[in-house]
Amino acid sequence: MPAIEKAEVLVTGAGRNFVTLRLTTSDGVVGLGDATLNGRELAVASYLRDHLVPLLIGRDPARIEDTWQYLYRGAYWRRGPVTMAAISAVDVALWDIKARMAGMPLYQLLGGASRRGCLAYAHAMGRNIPELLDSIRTHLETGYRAIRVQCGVPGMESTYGVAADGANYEPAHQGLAPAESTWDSAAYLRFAPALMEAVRLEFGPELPLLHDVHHRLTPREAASLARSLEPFALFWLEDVTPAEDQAALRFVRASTTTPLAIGETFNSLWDCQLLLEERLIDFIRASVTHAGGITHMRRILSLAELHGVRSGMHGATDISPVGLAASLHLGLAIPNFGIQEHMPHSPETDEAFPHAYTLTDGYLHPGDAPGLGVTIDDAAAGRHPYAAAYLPVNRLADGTVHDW
Ligand code: GCO
Ligand code: MG
Repeated sequence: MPAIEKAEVLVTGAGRNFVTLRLTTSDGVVGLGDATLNGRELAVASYLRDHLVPLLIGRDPARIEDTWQYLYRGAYWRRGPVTMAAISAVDVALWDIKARMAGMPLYQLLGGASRRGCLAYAHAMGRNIPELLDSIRTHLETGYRAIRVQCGVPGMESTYGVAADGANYEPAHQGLAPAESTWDSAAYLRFAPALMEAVRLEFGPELPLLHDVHHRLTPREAASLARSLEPFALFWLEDVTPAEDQAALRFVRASTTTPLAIGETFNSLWDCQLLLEERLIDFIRASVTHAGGITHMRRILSLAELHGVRSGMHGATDISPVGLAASLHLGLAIPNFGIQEHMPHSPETDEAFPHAYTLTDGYLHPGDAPGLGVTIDDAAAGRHPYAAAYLPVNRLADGTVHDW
């Protein structure tokens, strides 16, 4: 019986910070898992190094389900983003190993392809409406067929999803403490319908449009926003209220027909259960990297399927190429795929993580290399050390801390 012989926790700052678990078996098969938790990377690295690696050495790499249960139930202190990101990385690395041993791309082990590719959505942004319209045009020219739109709000210095200097948007900023931003829900609510109207006027009714509120509204505000956007027929409206208060979406759901998506910060089936069973959302945003790997995401997506909810897996740049590849294999295979978020990684990231997945005509495909189809180039990854970086903290005009 082959055994897990080596377990390495690799931390790199290639393009941004990433944590990767690399498992090697006694017969030399290597598997990778993404353990990146934006702004808390080293906590997951320590959880892996100090608590999981010693348990993995000598285990049978074929026993994926048993290893998942052992690490999850065996810890007693269950769930939480740090624990679940660490378990996800182990799980994905074991699926990578199993598929490499089978000589197949992972999606074949998951049941085979259910579609030609995974429809991707791109991030368009602008500090004002004309800049945003240009950004949408550029993304359409690159072949994307669905676009998330985020725009600066008049009267606010900065907002979520828009780079202040017009450069590429990265949510985390280097430094030893988070940057701070100021938020004004009323100004945002006044502006959002005008924004969507301008986009529809320019691009017509057919383009799938998405928008992310990033957890900033109360249920009443969220319901009012979702109703005001109904004429613009969004593909989805994301994270309208803070993610831990799932019951808040009952009121929003009952007030509007705008499709709702939430869940990028969820890390278990139990975070999704109420929303799925009560059919309060249309798309579940949980990701392989943060919600327990392939093994646990399959359960989440099966429960979603039962309740008519489709996938919309998180795919910001803090999901590494390893995590994105895992999402694509799963997304290609499941029956209830909805859409895949895609925020291209920087050239430094792509160089450190050579990968087989491709983007063609707005569709992502995981490729047909055995396993996940991603490797790590140690030399390229090693050229960029980890540097502390944090997501911003948000405050209201009077200084009160608000959801970012
Ligand atoms: C998204 C997300 C991201 C998050 C980021 C936090 O919809 O892609 O909201 O932009 O803010 O992943 O780490
Ligand atoms: Mg989001």
